[in-house]
Amino acid sequence: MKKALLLIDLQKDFCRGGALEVRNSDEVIETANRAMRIFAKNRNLIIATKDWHPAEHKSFAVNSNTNAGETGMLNGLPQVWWPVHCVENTPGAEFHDRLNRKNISKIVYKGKDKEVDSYSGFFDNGRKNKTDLSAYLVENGIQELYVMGLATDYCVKYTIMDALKLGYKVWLIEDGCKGVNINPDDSLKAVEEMKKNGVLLIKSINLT
Ligand code: VGL
Ligand code: ZN
Repeated sequence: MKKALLLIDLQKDFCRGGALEVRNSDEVIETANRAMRIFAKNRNLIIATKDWHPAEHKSFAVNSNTNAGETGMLNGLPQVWWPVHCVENTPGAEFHDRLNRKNISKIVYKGKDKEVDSYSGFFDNGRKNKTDLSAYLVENGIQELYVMGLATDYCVKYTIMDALKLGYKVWLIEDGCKGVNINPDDSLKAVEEMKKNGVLLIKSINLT
């Protein structure tokens, strides 16, 4: 089965000092670099997603007159309100400085529509529009995905749930993910939910 590595949102705003800092997230950058070395050596594709919002995005608490960390509704969908993060073409939306970009063959941008959030690398949260990720996977004959990145309880989880629904064989690289954990066990629950839906777990040392 042809496989690809899928790196989720390894951007400055989710890392140390970033606008939506995820605890210990910098640790996964080296994991990503090691995973990329293995995939590149075996001529498997490497894809990265970027959270990429206009400054007016309504998931930002300031644009919806709410407070970051609280929850509400946005155009009929449940929404966590976030601090301003990953604004298109700003430094916070760039990859982490230590991420080795050399072998990334495709970058998928998501969250460009200010009216809807987009945690999954495949679809927006309302499932109205899709990114170019699935077309890229089909064009390249990819059937198996190895997924890691930020954050476990949001973009990693939603991407994996969609990939499973679309019929991909999906591996979660356990030590390659960190979560937001608004509630302390959110990431644990996310992994349980992914497992229930068929994700397979692997540690990065066992990647071949
Ligand atoms: C993410 C919250 C808001 C993520 C993106 O990458 O998990 N989380 N936007
Ligand atoms: Zn976002």
